[in-house]
Amino acid sequence: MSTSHKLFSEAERYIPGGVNSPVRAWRAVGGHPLFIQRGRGCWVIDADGKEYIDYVCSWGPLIAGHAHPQVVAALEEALKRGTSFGAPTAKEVELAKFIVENVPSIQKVRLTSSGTEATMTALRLARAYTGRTKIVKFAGCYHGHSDALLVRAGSGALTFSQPDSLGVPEAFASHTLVAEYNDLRSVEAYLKAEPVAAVIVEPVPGNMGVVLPEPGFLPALQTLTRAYGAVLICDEAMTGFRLARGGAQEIYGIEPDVTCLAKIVGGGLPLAAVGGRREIMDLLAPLGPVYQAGTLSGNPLAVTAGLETLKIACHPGGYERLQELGVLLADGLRAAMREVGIPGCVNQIGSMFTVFFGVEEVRNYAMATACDTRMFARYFQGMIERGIYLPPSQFESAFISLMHTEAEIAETVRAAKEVFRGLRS
Ligand code: KE4
Repeated sequence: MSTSHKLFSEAERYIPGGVNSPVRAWRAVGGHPLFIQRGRGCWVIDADGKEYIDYVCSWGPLIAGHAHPQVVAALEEALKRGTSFGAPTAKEVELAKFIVENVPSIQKVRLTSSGTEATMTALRLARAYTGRTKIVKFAGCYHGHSDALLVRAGSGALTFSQPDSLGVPEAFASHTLVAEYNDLRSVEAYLKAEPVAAVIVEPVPGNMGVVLPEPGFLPALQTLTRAYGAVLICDEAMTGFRLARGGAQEIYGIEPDVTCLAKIVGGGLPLAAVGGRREIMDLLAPLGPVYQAGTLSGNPLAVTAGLETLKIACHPGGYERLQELGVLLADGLRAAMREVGIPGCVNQIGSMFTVFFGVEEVRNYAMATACDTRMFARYFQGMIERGIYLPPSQFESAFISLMHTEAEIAETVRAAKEVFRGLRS
């Protein structure tokens, strides 16, 4: 029995499902999760010392790879000064300024400790700003696990076919209306029917697997929300500083009223952010009447890791490099699927990608949920056996870091081709 297996058996005695976040449990792909003892660049090493090329990257934060020397050195320095003060620090101002200077739609920003807190706060702000109650989200999009957003959610909720969580009172869920991503009419139908406080969207969803916006969808969504006085919230927890300095909103030319950031802005430590138009953000306590708080919000260590990671990610040429590696990998996987005769598609943008099986294309939730998740599980297990560590769920994005090179991409494509041959039998 492997050390990971032994550890998992023990973990199950003390932790529900043996994990502290459901998607880590490998329930959708079978077997037991690897326990990771350390990371190094684009590699992770499991409890038995086996090395894997890592495409989970802690579910997005590690765009600079594991234990980047610049991040580690900055953290070592910060640690010597203490871990938390519950008081303002200069570094928080530096990070807030960096975010405001790089994301034009963000005029002011509040730091939180998780993406869930950021999106929960964004909804509260939108309801306060508009005086309205209803919100619109998209099927398959995941925005963390606050009650109002655990409706037709993606990521782990979709993975375990629990898009609507038990324990969320119908009274809460009833204020959440669910539209279809890439279907503007499904949004307009709601906005026409009743006053809506906010439309929240993953501009490029990663939580039903990667799905790309149809041309014009996002700008038209912005026009629509403005016409009906609804706040447009872009949840860029995953895409923020991942796809570009200015995130997906820079690529697709939109200016949301409120933006949520997470993952990369914390560099692998617990930190997220909600930011946007000054007149909305200034509603937040202690300035305004919308309460929001957090003991460890803007934690000095998390801010340090976030700032160093952002500096590395925003280094000139970084995003072009990630796009180059993303195209190289996606093209290699597509060629291998074609050569072996495996039905499926690869959705990729920048350093985000997902391989779907049994479908020709995935442009929305219905197409994503029609894919062959059993074949995905066999693909996942085959790649693990060959030292490639992918997200253990069809309904997730995989990530490339700046530490990946052409060598790891070539090894990944080679391994995938072997696995695809096995899938055909
Ligand atoms: P956290 O509360 O997990 O920090 O962030 C929630 C969240 C919000 N918005 C988007 C677009 C997100 O993707 C997430 C979290 N993503 C999942 C996986 N896609 C995190 C992994 C997990 O749940 O363990």
